[in-house]
Amino acid sequence: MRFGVGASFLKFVSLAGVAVAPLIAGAAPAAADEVIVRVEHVLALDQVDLPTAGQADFFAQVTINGRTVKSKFIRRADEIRPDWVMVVPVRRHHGPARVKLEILDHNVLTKSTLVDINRLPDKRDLDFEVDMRRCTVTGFAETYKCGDPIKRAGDERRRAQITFTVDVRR
Ligand SMILES: [Ca+2]
Repeated sequence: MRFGVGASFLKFVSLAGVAVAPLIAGAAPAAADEVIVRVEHVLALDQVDLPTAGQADFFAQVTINGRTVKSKFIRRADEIRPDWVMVVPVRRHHGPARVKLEILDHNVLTKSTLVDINRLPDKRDLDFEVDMRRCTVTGFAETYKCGDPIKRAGDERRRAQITFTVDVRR
């Protein structure tokens, strides 16, 4: 019996090992770079926190290759200068990092609300690419360098303006 369990467990491990080996290699500290998104300012442009008619409870999420980093949220403030520093490891030699940046309104009883920070219709979050070598940010109308303040705003219901910077650690 014990042998049977052990054998199937070993089989599972070896199958899983094949599947996740590249990810594990990429996550090793020696081979990982980091993308750093720093959220400096968020300003509600309408009533973001509609159900309770209070002020927004903003937090931010940064996702790269399926890995999401969340900030803490700041209670009841329609304008914040949080200085959230969000660090996401990325695999080296993976080409440009494709980043998704979201601002949400934290709700206690219901799912958090995605706040519109993108002026494109039916698009609420921001997608951009970071060139890890040149330290440039593309995907907007203009190309930014690391450290440049990037300001964006949505124009649909529950919208905000955000100012953030991007940096790279290699
Ligand atoms: Ca939009």
